Amino acid sequence: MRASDLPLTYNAVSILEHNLASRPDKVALVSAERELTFAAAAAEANQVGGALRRLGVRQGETVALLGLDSAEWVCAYFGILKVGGVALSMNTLLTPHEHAYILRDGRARVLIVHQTLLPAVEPVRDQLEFLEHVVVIGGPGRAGDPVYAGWIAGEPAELAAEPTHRDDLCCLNYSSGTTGEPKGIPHAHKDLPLTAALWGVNVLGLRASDRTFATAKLFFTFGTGGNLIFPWHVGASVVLMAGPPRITANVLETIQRFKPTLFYNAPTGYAATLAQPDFETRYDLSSLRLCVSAGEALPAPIWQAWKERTGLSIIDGIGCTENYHIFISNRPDEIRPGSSGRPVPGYEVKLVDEVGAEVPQGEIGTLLVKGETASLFYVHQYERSQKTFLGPWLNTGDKYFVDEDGYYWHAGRTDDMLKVGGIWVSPVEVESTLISHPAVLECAVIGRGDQSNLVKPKAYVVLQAGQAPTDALREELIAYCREQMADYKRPRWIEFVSELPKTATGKIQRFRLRAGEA
Ligand code: 3UK
Repeated sequence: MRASDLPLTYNAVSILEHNLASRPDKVALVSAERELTFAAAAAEANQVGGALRRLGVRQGETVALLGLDSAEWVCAYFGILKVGGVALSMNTLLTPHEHAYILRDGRARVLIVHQTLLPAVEPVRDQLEFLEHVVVIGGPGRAGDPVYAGWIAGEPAELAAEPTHRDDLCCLNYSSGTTGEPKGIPHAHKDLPLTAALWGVNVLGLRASDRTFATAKLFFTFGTGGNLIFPWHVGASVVLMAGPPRITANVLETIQRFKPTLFYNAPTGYAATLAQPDFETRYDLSSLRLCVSAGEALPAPIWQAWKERTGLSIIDGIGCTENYHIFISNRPDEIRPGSSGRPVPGYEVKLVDEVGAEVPQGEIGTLLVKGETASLFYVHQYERSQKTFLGPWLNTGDKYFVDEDGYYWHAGRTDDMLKVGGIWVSPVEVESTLISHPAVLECAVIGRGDQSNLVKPKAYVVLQAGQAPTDALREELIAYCREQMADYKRPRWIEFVSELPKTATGKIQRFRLRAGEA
């Protein structure tokens, strides 16, 4: 499938609505809280669309969505698309400061938020000059805030779709960089059906009889694509879990209860599950036919152990928000454990050196990808955009080499960014947090492999004069990080040192610390 196969006037709400003719009464979505058929989901999305139009939302306007994985999240998402809005899917793990930056940078005039997440925006809400309406899912917010259920209740179940262009923007996700504020990555309507066809159908082999479940939340494009857009593109059902994916027992119970056939997880999730004694006999996982891993590289020993204990294969593939989804992937019948697989048809990749020349086979180069689903720019970031979006090529910032059979192997990043549990962590952010503690003089953070060879942050800390390097202080610093940042960003190890390796100009040389670890 190519972009030109889509009509010029195309609204990605048809990924939901094409099911109305063929399977209106089929279960589209299940969760512990609610179950919706395709007809019910389409009707509720229309009601959200109607309510948004009533607030004056027009084509091209951003509507932010900050919620737990739920029927309401999904209906709000498609309601936004239907009226031609841009759905800003917000990461639920961030701090009020980060939410403020994203809501402002994304120019959100309307925010739809779960009541449980309201405390994360309430402290900054009055500073947001563009935000006019806050709709609260699940219960009352401030006086005057519409409550989702009542807000949509009077709206008709029918609504005409905004005649968007296939290249109009329809969604926006924020991703963090090494330094500076997060980058807004917009995607067009066409990117959703294209990624669904190129990877979901052609590589994964999704079909209407499938039922998907992902620990990757819907606010990541790994989750939105894998656990909503791709399955609905083929008429398959999705399983949603509102709670955190870190609690392995909840994930396994969800599989046992709702019987998905396809399961998406990050490598840390597989490792955490494998650490549970007898999980494969304590839970009924027999509905699963195939598993997917992305977010960071899946080490071969985890692939093998999963295969031995569950009988299931894991498809590892590399994707990124800038490309919406996976562009190099293993195939269900052709897997090389430890590798990211081979390029997905529809995409071209190349590995280049510092001057942009292709490196010989077997040598490590920077991975560039070319295809029709890449974003075109970072919102309000002209210079960063020009470094990443190189004409038809997208610079992933990943280092890779390719073996003789054309399988790609991840070999680290070109920047200092870490993927922890599949989620970005900037070492600079962790360092600034540690430095704000009175006992810390300076510090450097790098990635270190844990017992499963998955990367976690490690901090090298130089203490202020008079501070003793005790275990108690170590614990205190980690607890301090947990208070100041999202939990997953905290250092798992702290090593007290008397000085840090630096360049002549005083820049910390993280690569020397990394070499010391290896
Ligand atoms: C890293 C991987 C090795 C890599 C994503 C699937 O992770 C996703 O998007 P993000 O924008 O991060 C992208 C970066 O993460 N990475 C992702 N997958 C792998 N490294 N092996 C992998 N299998 O550094 C990449 O540049 O958060 C993944 C689908 C959609 C996504 N957005």
